[in-house]
Amino acid sequence: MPNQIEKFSLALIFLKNLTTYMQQELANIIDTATKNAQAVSQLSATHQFDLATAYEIQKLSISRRMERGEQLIGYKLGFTSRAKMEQMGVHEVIWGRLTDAMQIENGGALDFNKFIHPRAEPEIAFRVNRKIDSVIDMDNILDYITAVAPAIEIIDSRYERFKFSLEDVVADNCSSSAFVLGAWQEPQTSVQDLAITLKIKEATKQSGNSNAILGNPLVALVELSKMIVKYGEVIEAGAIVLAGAATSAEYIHQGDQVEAVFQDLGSVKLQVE
Ligand code: OOG
Ligand code: MG
Repeated sequence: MPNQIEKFSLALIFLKNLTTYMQQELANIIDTATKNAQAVSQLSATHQFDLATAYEIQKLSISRRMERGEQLIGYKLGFTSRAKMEQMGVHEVIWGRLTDAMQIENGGALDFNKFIHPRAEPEIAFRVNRKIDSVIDMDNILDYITAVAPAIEIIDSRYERFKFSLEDVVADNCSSSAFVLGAWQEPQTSVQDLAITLKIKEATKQSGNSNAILGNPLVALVELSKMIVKYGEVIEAGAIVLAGAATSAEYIHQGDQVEAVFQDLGSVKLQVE
């Protein structure tokens, strides 16, 4: 017969396993919703979980994509601008993972049918120069990047009506679904105080300034380093980092040509088909 202490530890093991099982189940729900382009209810409507667990669920759902052959090629930040925080009602900087299957070539096509309710937002991308496995700061920040590029991110929340809590959106890989990069520019190219416009069918839908991203988009890399260190992740040399949108996101539809134009950085576009 197990004694009290043994019973207690057995109960703890059982609870922990149940939790891991539950996390995997929730990761599967997100992964299936993504694959089938079928929205689901917010996970937080039926399960209570904290932010650390949300990041675990994100990791598990990306692992499923990687088991199907996708490669991890970078990271994205979310809610690095007030415009985005206010649009979505989430006020904390978050991070997600980018895989090769999410990348569309500049000027390429986005297959609308593979998405639920996609939105486009203008972003700035960095290519990482060397492994980041500790917290970095703004001193020597340029040593950590080899290039900068204009970008468009396509976000597609797997949740009905694009509504979520902080934990929901983190578990859903921060709505990441696709991205396009423009031509890479020299790392010294200033990313501060750049005018940005997002155009759909040549009409300007959003305009903003790169300083809306944490005061300086390079700060996003510093913030990412803090978060990945906390969650035991390492950024490899060559990784792409999306700094987060400077403006609100815009819904896109079949037939749209979507273009983001950046002062000094150039432009980037995609076609919705
Ligand atoms: C979450 C992702 C936010 C950004 O650039 O701020 C994000 C969402 O808005 O669905 O990618
Ligand atoms: Mg974004």
